[in-house]
Amino acid sequence: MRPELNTYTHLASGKVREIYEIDPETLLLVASDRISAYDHVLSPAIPDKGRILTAMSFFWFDVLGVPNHLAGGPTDARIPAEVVGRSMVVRKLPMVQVECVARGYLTGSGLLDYRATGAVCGVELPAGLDEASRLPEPIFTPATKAAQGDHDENISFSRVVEQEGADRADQLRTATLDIYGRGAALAADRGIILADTKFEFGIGNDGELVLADEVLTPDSSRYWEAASYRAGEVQPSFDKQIVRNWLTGDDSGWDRVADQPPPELPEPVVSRTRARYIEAYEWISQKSFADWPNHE
Ligand code: PZK
Repeated sequence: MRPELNTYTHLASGKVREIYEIDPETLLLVASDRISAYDHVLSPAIPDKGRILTAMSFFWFDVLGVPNHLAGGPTDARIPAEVVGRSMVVRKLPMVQVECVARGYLTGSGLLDYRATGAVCGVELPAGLDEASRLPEPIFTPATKAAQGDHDENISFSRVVEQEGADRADQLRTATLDIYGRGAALAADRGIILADTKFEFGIGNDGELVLADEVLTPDSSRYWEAASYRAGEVQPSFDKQIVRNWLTGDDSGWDRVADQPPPELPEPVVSRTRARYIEAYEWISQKSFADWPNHE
């Protein structure tokens, strides 16, 4: 008999996820089917998105083989029936208070900082780079954890040293670039560019770094389709482009600048987006999403 979700204390909400406490040492991370775009959580949800992203995190934890926060598998007995397939049972760890971002390509806040200063997080880059340029080598671009709803703020490596100490800062940079590099290489073999990603680390009992949170999902990373990559242009998001195109196109009637709430997504946009998430999982993992556990 699986427990009811309401037997666990709700600790925190992300935009599209929730954290519960199972016991003083153990957390339940639950991914919802909600999708966000342009800083809004949209309606309706994308059926199975929470399970697809959870399947991707489990895949990456498995293939990466680095110490991680998982404390059970996807059907662990502590997972309530209604959230089986979209939950992770994890060790509660002291968390490093830095968002550990690796970038192999220049876009988003990295591109804005580069255009303003020629550097990102204090990492000097060559002149002449443009939107979506591949970087000469991946760079570590840490950020502060902003309060919920706010955007993270890029910080220099020296700020990480001040906050976490030099040894820990070096470990974070090395682990972030190593894990990103291995993930990006596997994704590239399967036709996907992992342009950048954000990792969160906890600290294990022996002081070692432990990979936490969700890992290399399209919510924590920029996924681009390699076949359509064109340097110098804003790249379509592998997963969210169908939603973005509809929201910003003439048919939605949405006036983003006037701060209107976005309209309801039409069914074809929802089903095509769901198919895109499944495609990302199946390309990357070479497994069938039909085999992933579902609520019982
Ligand atoms: C932890 N978050 C972010 C994730 C949310 C917020 N293993 C851990 N131990 C202690 N704390 C965390 C983790 C992890 N992972 C992660 N906040 C705390 C987050 C999901 C939903 F609302």
